Amino acid sequence: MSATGFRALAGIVSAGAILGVAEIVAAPISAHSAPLVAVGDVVVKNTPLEFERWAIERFGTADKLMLFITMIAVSVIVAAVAGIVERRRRPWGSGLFVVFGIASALAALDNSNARWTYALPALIAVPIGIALLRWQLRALDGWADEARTTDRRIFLGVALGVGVGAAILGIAGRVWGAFARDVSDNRAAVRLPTPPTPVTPAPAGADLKVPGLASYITDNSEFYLIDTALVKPQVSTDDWSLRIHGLVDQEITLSWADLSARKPVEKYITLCCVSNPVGGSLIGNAKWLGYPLKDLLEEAGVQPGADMVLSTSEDGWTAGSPLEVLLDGRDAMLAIGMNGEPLPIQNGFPARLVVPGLYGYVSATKWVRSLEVTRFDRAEAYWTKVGWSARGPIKTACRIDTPTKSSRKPSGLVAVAGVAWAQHRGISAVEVQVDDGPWQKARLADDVSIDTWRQWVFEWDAQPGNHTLRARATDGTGEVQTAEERDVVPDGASGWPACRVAID
Ligand SMILES: Nc1nc2c(c(=O)[nH]1)N[C@H]1C(S)=C(S)[C@@H](COP(=O)(O)O)O[C@H]1N2
Ligand SMILES: [Mo]
Repeated sequence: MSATGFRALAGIVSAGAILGVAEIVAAPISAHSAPLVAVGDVVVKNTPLEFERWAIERFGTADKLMLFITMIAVSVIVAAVAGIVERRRRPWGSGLFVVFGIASALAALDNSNARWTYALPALIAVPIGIALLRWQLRALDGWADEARTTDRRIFLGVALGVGVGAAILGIAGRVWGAFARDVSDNRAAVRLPTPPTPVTPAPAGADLKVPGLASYITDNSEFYLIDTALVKPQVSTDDWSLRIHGLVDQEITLSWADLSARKPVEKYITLCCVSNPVGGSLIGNAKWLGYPLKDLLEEAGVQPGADMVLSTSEDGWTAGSPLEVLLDGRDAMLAIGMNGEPLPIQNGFPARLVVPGLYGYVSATKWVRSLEVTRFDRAEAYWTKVGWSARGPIKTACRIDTPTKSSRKPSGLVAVAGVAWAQHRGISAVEVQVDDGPWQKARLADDVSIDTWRQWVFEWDAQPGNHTLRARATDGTGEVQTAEERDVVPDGASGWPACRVAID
């Protein structure tokens, strides 16, 4: 290896030590104080809409993993450069580390929950990394011009050792932090209240049981997951509270214990993401247990002039929901239970919002901590700031679950089946079109509520050849799902789902 190679290696080893030490220091402070997470948080928050969409399309929910991999790759390159340009008199490499340290300390302090200690991981780790870099380069400079093999071997050994040590330290820090903060035990101890009027169980006829068709109720383990959290917030019921403030007569703060004095409700509600493309899977249906938002807002006393509730999560994410939707009597709730269990941590434990008829980005705040009664002309929520629509009513839509795209089937009867949804308007019909033929009525599953999706099936007498199937839904107001193809930005995809099949 050349002298430059050794210098680059020294830089990388030093950067590895910085990241490793920082993770350990971060463990008792906050996962968000570690440089990789802190910088990642800032990147996530400032990602332009177009790039965000590209990343979700390419990587789906692996977008966060891709972000970490990219950050580590960039760190390696910058660290190699730092090693190469470091000089005893002109410590450019150390300078790069200092810049990195200040940037990641500032990134950590940018967190909505930051205390001054959030700066510590970067501030403690960077000087250690710089000392390590300078020590290594002194050792390298000390070599004679000709190769001194033993020295090089020793250097490589030490570098390898420090590198591996840093990685172990970093992983240990992450694991320690995750263990220390984990609220699984707290969640397991939660006893959910029994609602005065439990929801009528969905009738057997709500599930058509067609192979390949999504079941009426989505298992918690299969429920889609969308959020900006690089590390899922861990909020115990002891630490949780909800502050209701802003344009209210009397600000109130509810603790977990305060909730038990109130009347819970239980409802089936289908939740859906605005980023769900036509035919996509970012939608699920669950039985939610919670407290009507209307009751809570009325307890605080909403003042005239307000038209929005800005909800904020533990991790500083925000959603802006139209006030009238929360007060019009629909089952908008502060949910604490999902399919008979406390909310899974990743779905917002201990409490989140669920509002029938609105996309998640304008309503479904997980790990919710504050409701501010305000106005659309005063407040802007997380996704609206980067170009998504301020209001997000759910569009009438449907999906073909089976047959799957580009499948082959023998001729004869083929069950074409899927789900259709138009939350809070309900579904009154689904039609299927084969090639350019007439639209034919599909059979609908039993109706459960206008707030959930509805299964449908169409018995198709399939003839040999290549065919295109299309589907369209009609909502409870008689409005037919639009054929106009639109992308998910700014307020949800539209267009009829289609599926090509080959019949033998
Ligand atoms: N705290 C927080 N809550 C959030 C989000 C988020 O990024 N952070 N994403 C929202 C979006 S865009 C959707 S679609 C739903 C998804 O809820 P789920 O992950 O439980 O399916 O959560 C909403 N609540
Ligand atoms: Mo979403």
